[in-house]
Amino acid sequence: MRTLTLALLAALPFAGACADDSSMADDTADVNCAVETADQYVVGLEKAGTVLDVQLMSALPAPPARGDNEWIIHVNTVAGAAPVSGATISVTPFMPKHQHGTPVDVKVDAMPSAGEYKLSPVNLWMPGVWETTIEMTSTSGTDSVVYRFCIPS
Ligand SMILES: [Cu+2]
Repeated sequence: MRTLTLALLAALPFAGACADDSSMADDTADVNCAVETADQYVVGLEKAGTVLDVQLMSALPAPPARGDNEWIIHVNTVAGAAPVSGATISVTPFMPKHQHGTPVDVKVDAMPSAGEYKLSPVNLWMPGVWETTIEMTSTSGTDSVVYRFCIPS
């Protein structure tokens, strides 16, 4: 009961933000990912920045789904394709249509394999299009890339 109350309180500001949007009913009840412009998940889905290049090596679940997701990314330099270890990475999921994110912070852990990082949880709590921005600072440079996935109803 206590957990439920906390969950409802946490969700309220976001529900309110969406309620201001007159198209809310369409957004929440009937997201049609077939007509949205979004990335199609494949293993190794690549996003190239100017100096850093990101590959999405795995997603759990696959494809990304509503709720908590666990992603493993591989970061390379664009020039030379060398794995980038020791980067400082911040991850921000955002719904552009509703102008909101998630209250759940994405934890980033370096993996044993050079250039690999685990992002968890990537909390995509609502159906619709989510843009997840990955900002990276490393000795090889600073860059950011965006993954754009549609989460079905
Ligand atoms: Cu939303």
